[in-house]
Amino acid sequence: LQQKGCIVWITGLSGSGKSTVAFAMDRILNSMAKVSYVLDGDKIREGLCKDLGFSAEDRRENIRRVGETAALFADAGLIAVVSFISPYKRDRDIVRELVPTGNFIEVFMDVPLEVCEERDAKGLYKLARQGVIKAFTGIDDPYEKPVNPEIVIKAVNEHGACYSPDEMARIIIHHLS
Ligand code: GGZ
Repeated sequence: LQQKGCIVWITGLSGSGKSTVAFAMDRILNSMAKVSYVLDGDKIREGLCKDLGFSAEDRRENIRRVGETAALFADAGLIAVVSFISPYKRDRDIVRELVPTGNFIEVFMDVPLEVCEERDAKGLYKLARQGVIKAFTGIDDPYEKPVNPEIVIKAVNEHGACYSPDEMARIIIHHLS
């Protein structure tokens, strides 16, 4: 009963749906008797990375710690599902090198800033526009899109309809099998 460990690395702007897809994947994978674990920005920043802020250096250290942790999980045979903005290409590429070729699956949540800002589920974009939150990704801090991601998830399908979380999760899971 072998399961190949890997890292599914979900990158994208705040509000692009990273966490939603990650937890949908986790649920579906578990129903398929696959062992997965979600490493999500919110939880990790409350614990493992609670000493870190949002400067480029802190984001790099955040991604380094999470990447090393995910690589350990993958080595143990788990599917590590990671959802962080991870705005810098270089930081993501460093994590890619931590696991054997093919075991790092980069998923780009290709949702335009306008759509994320329109959603503004937590009101953070508004605060960023008001200057209350500084260095907010997409507003006054960079996001470097993946150049060659394994998977690109668009906000809408070819008919202009929104994907459901489960649909997005299944697109990614399909790639794993
Ligand atoms: C970006 C910020 C910021 C700034 C707080 N920039 O939508 P959220 O709230 O739940 O997700 C965002 C989360 C980003 O943390 P990550 O660890 O994923 O970022 S990184 O990969 O860049 O290290 C957002 C909230 O934290 N947040 N301030 N300035 N997002």
